[in-house]
Order: sequence, then C-alpha cells, then structure tokens
Amino acid sequence: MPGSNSAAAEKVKPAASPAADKPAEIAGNISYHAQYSPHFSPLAFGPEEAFYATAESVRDHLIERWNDTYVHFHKTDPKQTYYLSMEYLQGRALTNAVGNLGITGAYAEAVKKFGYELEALVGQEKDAALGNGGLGRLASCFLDSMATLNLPAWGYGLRYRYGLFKQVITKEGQEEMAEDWLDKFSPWEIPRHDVVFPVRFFGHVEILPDGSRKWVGGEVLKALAYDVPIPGYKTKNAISLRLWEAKATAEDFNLFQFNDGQYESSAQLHARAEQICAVLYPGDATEEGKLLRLKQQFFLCSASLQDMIARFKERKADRVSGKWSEFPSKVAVQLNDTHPTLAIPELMRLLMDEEGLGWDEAWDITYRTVSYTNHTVLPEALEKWSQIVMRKLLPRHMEIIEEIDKRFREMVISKHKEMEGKIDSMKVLDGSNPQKPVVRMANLCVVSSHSVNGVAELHSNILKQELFADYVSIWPNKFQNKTNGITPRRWLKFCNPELSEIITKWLKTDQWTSDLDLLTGLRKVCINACIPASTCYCSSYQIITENLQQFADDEKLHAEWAAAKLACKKRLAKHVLDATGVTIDPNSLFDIQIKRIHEYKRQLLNILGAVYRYKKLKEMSAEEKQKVTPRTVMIGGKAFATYTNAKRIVKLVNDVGAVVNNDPEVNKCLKVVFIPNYNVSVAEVLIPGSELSQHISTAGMEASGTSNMKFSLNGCVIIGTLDGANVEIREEVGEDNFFLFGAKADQVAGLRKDRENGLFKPDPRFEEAKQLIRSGAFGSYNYEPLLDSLEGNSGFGRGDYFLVGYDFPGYIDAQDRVDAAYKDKKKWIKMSILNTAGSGKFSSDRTIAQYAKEIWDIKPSPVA
Ligand code: GL9
Repeated sequence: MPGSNSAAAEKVKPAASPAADKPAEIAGNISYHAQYSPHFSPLAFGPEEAFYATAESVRDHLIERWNDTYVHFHKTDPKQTYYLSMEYLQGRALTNAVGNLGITGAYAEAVKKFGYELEALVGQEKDAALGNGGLGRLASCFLDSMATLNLPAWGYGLRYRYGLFKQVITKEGQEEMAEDWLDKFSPWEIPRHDVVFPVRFFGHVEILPDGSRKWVGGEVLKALAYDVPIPGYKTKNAISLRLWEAKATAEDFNLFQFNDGQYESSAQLHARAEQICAVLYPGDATEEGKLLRLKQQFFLCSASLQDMIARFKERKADRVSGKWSEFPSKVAVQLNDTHPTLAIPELMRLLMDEEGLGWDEAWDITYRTVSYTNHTVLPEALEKWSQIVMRKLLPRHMEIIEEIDKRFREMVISKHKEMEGKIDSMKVLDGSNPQKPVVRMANLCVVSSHSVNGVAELHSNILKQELFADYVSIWPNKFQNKTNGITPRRWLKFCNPELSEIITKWLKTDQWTSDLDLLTGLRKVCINACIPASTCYCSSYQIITENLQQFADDEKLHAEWAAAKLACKKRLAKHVLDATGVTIDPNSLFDIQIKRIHEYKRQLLNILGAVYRYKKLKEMSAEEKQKVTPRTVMIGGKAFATYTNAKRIVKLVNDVGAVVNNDPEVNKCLKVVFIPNYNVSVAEVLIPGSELSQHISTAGMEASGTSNMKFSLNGCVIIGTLDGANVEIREEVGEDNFFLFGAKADQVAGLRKDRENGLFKPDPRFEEAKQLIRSGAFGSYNYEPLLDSLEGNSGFGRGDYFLVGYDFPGYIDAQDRVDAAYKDKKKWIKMSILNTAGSGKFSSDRTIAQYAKEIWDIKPSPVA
C-alpha cells in the first residue's frame, strides 16, 4: 500500500528549513516535522501522519510571513481594523494555504515522494466549524480578502472546543453529535502564552474617594490567545485570526480541598472556565444557557479590547504626540452583528475606569471607533438581554448602558423634538415589561456606532425604511450598504480547478482570481455596448469577437465548459454515494439547496415541489416519462437542535427520498437526496457540480445570502425570489439567466393581511402535494404540525407566515421553465457561462475594499 508505512519516508533526509519551490527540499522538511515535531510514533507515516507533517511544513511558510507582517505593521503603525465575530467558518486550511502561497505544485510533487497524492492528504483535515452558517463563513471570506488586499487587519473570535455539531441522520431524523475538530490538534494555530488578559465576571462597583468607579470582586478568568495565520493570495502579507481560550490558574486550584478528597469543588473555576469555550452556541432555553452565552460574548469583547489597547499603548509610547484622542485614527472595531455589542460598554469602561478619561472623551473615542453590521431583520434574531442578568454578570457595564440610554434620550428631546414620540421604540433599555426589562442590543449598536450597514441593497433599504427608520432622521448619513461577497480563491479557483483552468485559458490570464470583474470577458459584448450582444449586428462586431475573443456563444468553449461541469458532477455523485448510499445519474439535472434549515428559507417549498413532481410522474405513461427532464433534487443543511419544525423538515426530506428513490416507476426521472452533515468541505464538492440552485426565501427575510453568489460563480443557474443579494445577482447575470418567481418584499405584509382576512385561495396543486403527504405516502411520521403551519388564517398555524402557499404556483411554473430550458443544452450552457461572467461584483475583495474605504478608513500596507 503506497505510503502506509515509513519505508518511503525513511529515504528522505530531514531538513529543518522550508524551501518553497524545490519539491526535494520540501519533502525533507515534511520528513523533519514527522521526526522533530512529533505527535505520533516515529514508525507511523500513514495518510494522517503525512497530513500533519505536511501541514506543519506549510505552517513554516505561513509563520515566516506572519512574523514579517507583524513586524511590518509594528514599524509602519498604520490604522488597523479589528473584526469582532463570535463565528468563523474556516473549513479546511491546507488547500487554501498552499494555493494562496503559490506552492501547490511543489507540495504535490513533494508528497509524491512519500507515495501520496496531495488531494488524499487534504481529505484528512477536519473542518474548523466555529460558526453556524452564512454569517460565520462571511467572516472567514473577509479575512481572506483583508490579507489579500494587504490591509492591516485582525480577526478576533473564540476558540470553541466543539464547533458546530455533526449531523447524523437516523430513522428519527437529525441527531446532533459533538464534533471534535481539535481531536488530535490543529496544525494551524499558535498558542500565544505571552498574550494573556484577565476577564472578570460578577462582582460589584466600588466608588473611589475621587468619585471614580471601579469594578471589583466576582471571578476573574484568563483569556489566552491562539493565533491562526491567514495568508493573502499572491502577497507576502499574512494576518492573524486571534482566538481566545478561557483559563483558570494555579491560584484558583484549591490544593487543600483536593487533598481532602473534594475533587470537584477544588477546581470549580477551572470547570467554569472550560464551559466558556466548550461549544459554539450553547442552547439558551435555560437561564444558565443564557448566562453562558452572555459570558462568551463578554469574554470575546473584553479580551480583544484589552489587546487592542495594549497594542495602541505600546506603539503610542514610541510617539511623542501620543494621545488617547488618536485612538480612532489607529483603531477601527467592526461588530459582526450584535453578538459583540458589549465591546461598546467595555471600551467605555476601560477608557474611563482603567485609563482615567472622562465620559465625553471616552464616548467620542468609542463612537468614532466602533461600527456595526446588521445581518438580519428577523425579530427573533435581534438580541435582547435581560437587564437583571446583565446587572448580575456585568454590573459596571449595566451602569454604562443606562447612562448611554439616558444621554440618548436627552439628546433626542433637546435636538430632535419631532422624534420624541418615537423614543420608546428607539431607546436602548426596554422596561415595558417590568418583570422582564431588557437591553436591546441592536439599538445600543445604532446609538453608539458611527456607521451601520446592511449586507445587500434590498436589506440595507429595509433597515433604512423599516427597522432603523426612526434613527435615519437623526443620523441621515450613518446608514450604508455593503453587499456581501465571497472569496474567489476558495470558491472557484481551489474548489473547481476544472472550470478555473478553462476560464484562465479563454481569458488568457489568471488575474481574475484577484480581479473578479475580468470574468465579464467571458461574455460576448459589443464595443458599442449593444445589449444583449447576441443580437448585435454592428459593423465592428466581427472584429471585436476576433480580437477580444469574447465567447458566450463559442462552441468550443461550450464543449469545454460542459465537460468541466460533467467532471464536477461525477465528483459530486461519488460524494453522494459515499455519504448516503444513493446512486445518482450525472446526466440528470443537479438541483441543490444547501443552507441552514429554516422556515423562512423555505426548504418546505422545495420538498413540496418535489412531492408534486413525484405525483405527476406517477400519473404519467411510460411515453410521457420519456420526455421528462430527469432531475436529482439535493437538500442539505443543519437544523438548530431545539428548532422542532426545522427538524421535521429534515425528516420529511429523508422520508420523501426513501420512497421516491426506491420507486422503479419514477426513479429514472427523479431522485431526492438529503445530504447529511453539510459543511464547508461538502459545499466545496457540491457547488462546482450544481446546475440549478434554489434561493427561495420569503422576500424581505434573507438579508443577503452568500451561497447564491458561490453557485452563480460556478456557472450554476439560480431559481429564486427577489430577496437579499438575489436581486443584485439577477441584475448582474441578466434576467434571462435567472429563474424568478414569487411575491416581492413590499407585497408580503399585505399578503399576510389578506390571508388573515380569509382572502387567500390555495392553488389546487398545492393542496394535492400536502394531501399526498397526509395520505401517508411517505410514512407514518406525524407531519401534521408541519403541514398545519401552512394552514389557517392566523393563530396556531400562523396562517402560513412564510407564504409557501402563495408562492407555490409561481414556483412550480418557474420549475417548468427550468425543465424546458435544460432540454436545450446550448441555451443552458450559455446561461451557465453568463452566470460566471456576471459574478465579478460578488468578490469579497470588492466588499472589503468598500469597508476599508467607506467605513474603516484604512489603507493597504504590503510587506516589501
Ligand atoms: C445571516 C443572514 O441570514 C444571511 O442572509 C447573510 O448572508 C449572512 C451574512 O451576512 O448573515 N445572518 C445570520 O444571522 N445568519 C446569516 O447567515 N445566520 C447564520 O449564520 C446561521
């Protein structure tokens, strides 16, 4: 068996220094790590050992750049951005690291000397899943772009012991298991024993003789930093993702109690420290769960701010003119949603109580430093913390929040009298329920930040016109849009080498990987800007196509494009077979919906559509079935552990699949597969192999979506509603290359009202689909609560709050248009090419460049 023992490894001489371009020397370095930074028996050199030694060798390159970048920033002292996020969905790092460093080929060669293929070793790595979904993955794409654009920036987060759970599908549906991503160790993190800060919880506020206030008592834990180097693409810069871990110390260990046999009480604080970073999202149905989540949030904010202040002071010491008022010209803090809101009162506390500044100066600094991104308008996702819990855990912060609230109210009354009637909904503290007074975190963010942004044009408009409308009249210039983006390195170049090669070949450059707008070169555009170019008959047309070679209609390109797609579909089919045991046909239309399971994302609409399709197939004759476009519907995603209806949806998809896939009358025309344990690595296989993907949320509810961008970039056509970034994608790729259906955002409220008034008449096709499920065709599980949510006018059934019934007929019609379009292979490939060609706008490089210029005011600072 190649490489399964150390025989091959023994032939390679260990070398301590890494060489980037000489495979023989790289192999020596890998061998060195296997022997001199060992984690395994020196006799073993199987795929796993080979992966770790290879990763450690790649890490040597990363560390060189990471050190150089740190020194460079230290010397040049530019303004820096600190991205505070409770979530990062990093996925695997090896392919990305060698790819960004430009050493993939050399490493592939090197590992061959041990009898391995690089791709096989890559598969050994566990996903770092320190996030739930889009918000966490966005943070990771942003880090890649910040490094690539040479921006002086840091990511700050928590080092969860167990990241997002592993999803296992059983007869009962979804089950959650702890995912041990640190099971062995992570080769990418650097424990920083020199970077440690105290973080306090509970205690009380003392008033000192000079009238100043100090937070004392309670329990104090230590935050220990772990740095993960983030390499930029084709640059020497590598920035840091700094993840905090909570620790208790030897002083907290009660040796007396331990020797007395009281083992648990002897190490109480150690146990509580461990809880803080134990899991990504502790269930918050209980009071303990809520307290733990709040502790996590504060832990991130406090440690990160102390770190920033320490760095500011360290560098300030070198400057004669160093003053606190310079802080906002050296530090920008970006809050990734409201989860790190406590950074606001914590920065105020540190400046006032620790550094001795007065309120006004501290407030001015905080306001100019902090900016806030909103990622959702769903009311249940807008965080509200109990004032009682907050006062107990963070007594000084509660005082500060009260003062911020008071001053805000006074400001409105004195300067914006006309808004006085709106104060109740705008203020930070909500005591309308005296039993449960709360802090509204989004309001605190809006009041305390100099910039507030949404994540797609439609979403930012909803923020301005609805959620935060009242604030706009006070601060008309505070609100902005920053449409999300994705890194084209991970999401095209590395995950889809087949398509990337074709693009590079036809554009005659690989510059598109860092200038994604170049993809428009795949479009056939006339120099006289005739649109669509396919109907252009300008005299210059011929010359342009010859000279500039723009190709959406070129038959050779079509053939290559189709072959690349087929190769990706085959890889996807293999994944499906391995993960589920279901065989799918690479010649069928691959139709994918992968995202967190949520009622607003409407996986239920998708599966009801599949049920309806199944029913129609059952009614068809054999001849009729011959004419059907064969389809494989794939749905994947995790349901939050306590979200019962989402779990019922997972169960339904699995049950429908079990019947359809085993029905010989239809399974040549339709398969329905639930993809288990969806994560970043699975996405990297599914997205390149997709042809149609579903982004079908109720309009106005999906802030942006980012997988829609990944699909479109990989030449996949979208069926979707006018929601989130779909709106902009459709504009960019052209309406002919997007299957649109459904209610518009501004109709939704009216449609819900109509429904309440009994004005909704369901389409018979919708009734047929629900009826088939109710008949028990897919098993005897009780789907009634799920189907019930689609019924009624209001009340328990919620009167189909997400408008599945209203949008169903439009959805089915759009799917019919998909089937027809797919039959015309030429047309379909052209649509696919034009989706890729129109994706330039959705590079996270563009998004981050806009944040840097329009919010953070930071500039590129490349290492020479
Ligand atoms: C989200 C939005 O729901 C998405 O529409 C958006 O694309 C991302 C990134 O801006 O943010 N907000 C949010 O809370 N999540 C998002 O995906 N949820 C998770 O990450 C689970």
